Amino acid sequence: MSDTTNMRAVAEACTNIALVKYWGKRGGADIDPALNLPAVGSLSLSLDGLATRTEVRFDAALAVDHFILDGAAQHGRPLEKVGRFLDLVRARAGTALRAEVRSRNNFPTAAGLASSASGFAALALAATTAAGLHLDGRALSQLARQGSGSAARSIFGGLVLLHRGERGDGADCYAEPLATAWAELRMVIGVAGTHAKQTLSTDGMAHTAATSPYYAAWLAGHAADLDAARDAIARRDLEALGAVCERSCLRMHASALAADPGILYWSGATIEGFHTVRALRRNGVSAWFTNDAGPHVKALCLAADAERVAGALSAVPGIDRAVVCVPGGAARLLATDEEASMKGAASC
Ligand code: 2P0
Repeated sequence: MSDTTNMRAVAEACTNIALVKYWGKRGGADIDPALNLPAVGSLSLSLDGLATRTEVRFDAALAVDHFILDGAAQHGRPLEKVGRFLDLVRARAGTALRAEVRSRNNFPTAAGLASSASGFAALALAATTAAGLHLDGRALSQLARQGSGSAARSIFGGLVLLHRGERGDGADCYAEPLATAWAELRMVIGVAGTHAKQTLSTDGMAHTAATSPYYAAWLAGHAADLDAARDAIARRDLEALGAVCERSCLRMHASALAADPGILYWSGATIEGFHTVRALRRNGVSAWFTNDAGPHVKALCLAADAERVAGALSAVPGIDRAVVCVPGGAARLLATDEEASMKGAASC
């Protein structure tokens, strides 16, 4: 039996919110679906304070993998996804050992706050380290992508670009941080309920691609949005970035809404939140909304306006509270003395 005393690691990763959205996967006879290659690139902001902390321990005494999320043992689809991801790590490391994965989010899981992004980023770093592998950021992002597309972006801090790439083997599909540091950016999250979402993103993307007449238009317009966002960031032009952010969100949802049957992630509070953000703009506050596969409203703005935006969003009926998030850092390993603080309120 091999010695597994040191085959453990703890990592933490922030979630991220896409300013230019990922929705849809690359298909085709030459593409292995397990690579989880996106049909479009994407661009995100990693967020401090919305984090997943994950411990991975390979143990020769385990007959199967275990996945404990927020204190509860997981079964079915979540356990299978983690097990398949660990298989990728085992294959690279040349081990057959099973693992125990303990993970904790400090925000509601599967409620449209991108827990899979921080989750698979933290798992990629913790599992590879525990298995004795030392991957660089690019390779980690490619591995994390196989768990969840958005997780590739959570390997890095700040503004992050996930390249779509062209190759069928995924070698040119990876995330990288943008050179522009923009510390004054804020993302205000209006939390509209904590219920688990109806349609998982993966299923929603597949259904949209298979049935929406607007999916082709979504794909056709995407590269221009990505270019416009990168240009706006290079100039630190919030108005231009915000405009792309809103239209990418609305176009993503338009493609999903037009699926058959249509996929509707919004509640009434979501739409009221959108109107509230636009009303703020009419009153001179530069705030721009976005939203993902759930009801929460997110608003991009600058630090000077963040409290005003949070106040306006939290006053919307159905929005329980608003959280101001600052740009977060890269996924990182935790030293042993930091692990003692492993409780709900993880922060990057
Ligand atoms: C994004 N979303 O760019 C988009 C916008 C949700 C809406 O990436 O199938 O959990 O695991 O690769 O990463 C959420 O989808 O999907 C997502 P999979 P993932 O943030």
